[in-house]
Amino acid sequence: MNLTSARMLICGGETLAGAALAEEANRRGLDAATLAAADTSNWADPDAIEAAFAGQDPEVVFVAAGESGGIALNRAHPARLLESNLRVVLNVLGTAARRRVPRLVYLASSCCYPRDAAQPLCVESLMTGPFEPTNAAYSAAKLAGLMTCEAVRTEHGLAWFAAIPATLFGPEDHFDPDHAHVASGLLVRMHEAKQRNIPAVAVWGTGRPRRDFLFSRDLADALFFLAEKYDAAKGPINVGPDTDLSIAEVAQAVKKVVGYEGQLEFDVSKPDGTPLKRLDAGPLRAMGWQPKTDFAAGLRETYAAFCKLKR
Ligand code: GFB
Repeated sequence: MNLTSARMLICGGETLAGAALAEEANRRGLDAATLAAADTSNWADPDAIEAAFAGQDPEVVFVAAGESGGIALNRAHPARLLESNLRVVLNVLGTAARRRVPRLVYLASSCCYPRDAAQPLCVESLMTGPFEPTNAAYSAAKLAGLMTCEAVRTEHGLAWFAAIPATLFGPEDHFDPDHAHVASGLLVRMHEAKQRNIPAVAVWGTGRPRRDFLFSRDLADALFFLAEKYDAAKGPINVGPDTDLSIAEVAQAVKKVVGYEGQLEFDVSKPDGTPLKRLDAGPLRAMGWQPKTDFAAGLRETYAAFCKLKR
């Protein structure tokens, strides 16, 4: 599909991924409209969603909508996260299916994989075991979205698929230390500790878990690449960097970028979550795509955006 002439709708313009998609579409001069949670009462207003679809009459829809966050948010608000993301599945994907939108890319999540799946995570492992308990509710909702793409493709022959991203970080983050994922969460807390001369910052858990990270601009580039070239009949596809870091390494990298000189202390009263999450990036590599931004460079750009926000 050639995106340069396609009418596009980005659902979830307020999310980290949605904002990165909107900025990339703007950079490319594409005909992209965005729809945010606030425009639709957090995806609970099907009429508002229908009106947005009717207004843009999209040929391509990117679904980056639905509340999401790190381990603390998932433990505190499993029901809220489940409801928000199920509404997206029913009301956003439902509207797109009724309108027979020919191309839809749904943003799933690496937590859709079973906690103990073989690593690196391959799509064949989906639904072969239980979720990580700290985010099981959210994972179930995201898996419902992934399965909706499979079902709509089977029933209606539409070229829909789910993209499964690694943990995201980037300048468009919300930087809420209690709700963010690890990179942004640590970045905010070390920045504040540096500003207030606090001698130590707690890193949650043991520091031993490992994660792969994807810079938000690279995600957007990958999603446009896939929307143009991917054969949806192959089903869901991972979007990851093919490298992983321990949380201890992430904390050291954040410490260096922020210039924080205090101590890092591991607070083992906080959960580790999944021991290891690294996506098999082979299928996307085989198509000729790879990320352009390494973790440290992405972190520097993210911190610069955060500092600008704080001024
Ligand atoms: O990124 P994160 O919050 O979520 O945590 P998950 C990753 C690891 O970093 C966990 C540790 O072991 C955390 O305990 N960690 C250390 C911290 N310090 C911090 C901190 O200051 N903030 C945060 N947030 N973590 C998420 C799911 O799991 O993965 C989401 O909760 C989503 O739903 C996402 O699926 C992809 O990586 O454990």
